[in-house]
Amino acid sequence: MNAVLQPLVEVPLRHDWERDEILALMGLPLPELLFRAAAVHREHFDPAQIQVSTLLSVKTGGCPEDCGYCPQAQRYHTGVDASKLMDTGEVLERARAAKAAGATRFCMGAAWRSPKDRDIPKVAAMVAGVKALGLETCATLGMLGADQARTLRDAGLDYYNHNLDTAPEFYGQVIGTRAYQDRLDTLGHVRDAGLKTCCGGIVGMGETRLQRAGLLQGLANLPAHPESVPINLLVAVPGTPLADDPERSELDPFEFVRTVATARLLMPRSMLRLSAGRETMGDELQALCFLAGANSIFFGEQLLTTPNPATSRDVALFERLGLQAMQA
Ligand code: SAM
Ligand code: DTB
Ligand code: SF4
Repeated sequence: MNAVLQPLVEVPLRHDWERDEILALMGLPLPELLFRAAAVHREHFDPAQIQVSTLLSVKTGGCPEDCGYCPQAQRYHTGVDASKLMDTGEVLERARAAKAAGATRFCMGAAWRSPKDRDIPKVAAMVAGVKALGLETCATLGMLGADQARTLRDAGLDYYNHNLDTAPEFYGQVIGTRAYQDRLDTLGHVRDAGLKTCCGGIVGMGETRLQRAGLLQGLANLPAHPESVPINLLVAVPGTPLADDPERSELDPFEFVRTVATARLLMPRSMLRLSAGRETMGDELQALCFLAGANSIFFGEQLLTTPNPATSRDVALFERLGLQAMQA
């Protein structure tokens, strides 16, 4: 790293953020908020480097849960067909392609409430195979038990993605089939197994700024900051309750940027991923997010079931902004 990019000061990481303090940061004049976030970003990262991951849905649809945003919930009519767990060979083929396109991490997602014990050896084989290709591995399989977490770690899993999704007080309006505490429990099992945590949430679900601050408060006050923090903008899929809610209005893009910048201030050393929702964002908005401290994205034309920008568009955006895909 260039000497100018070395950390200037070691600021202790806090886990005791009050909601009011977070709201005060979020509500700063935007240029001031962006300046502070960009400064903190530079203390810990090279702002020209963006980590690139690729997602694959290894088990799609038919999920028994009722997450109000999710096109994969069985109970909503979204046109997503349920499929069985993919073959390991097919997963590895997709992982090879992702690596060739520039990804350094491969994330396998399954539309499960939680994996059955009999699923774990199959996922473990996928993880081991992807790891052997020289990629970092990530999985997102729903609620995870302590033994399951250890088995996946032993197979070579680096990260487990499990989101807090939103503020505790808004959570019940979005999800009824599992509690916020269930998520904290899974995150505990993941941490205890020594896995790295990928944990973030969704904005644009009709929540208030106070509730966006509540999401960030939940993330920053976890016992350890997640190594990776995905910030998803709701992809409104017709047939899901949130997309069909006439009361919900689109999030002001500057509120999205404020959320990213505040996340950077609260979790200075975490990778901050611009996740779902980039397909409908302009290049200028994404550039503002990178300025605000986002330093990771998903490459590939599909997230799990919804569209993501074409890799050629992302490569062109990196080129125009002078950004580089982080090497492994
Ligand atoms: N079933 C597992 C679970 O719920 O943990 C893993 C997959 S789930 C699709 C992973 C995350 O994707 C969710 O926690 C949510 O934050 C995000 N997500 C799902 N649908 C989304 C949508 N329509 N827009 C934005 N983010 C979404
Ligand atoms: C996360 O926070 N975002 C990604 C990843 N973790 C698994 C998933 C986004 C899913 C968007 C909806 C879909 O494509 O089905
Ligand atoms: Fe199922 Fe995960 Fe979708 Fe919720 S977010 S419905 S648990 S796939």
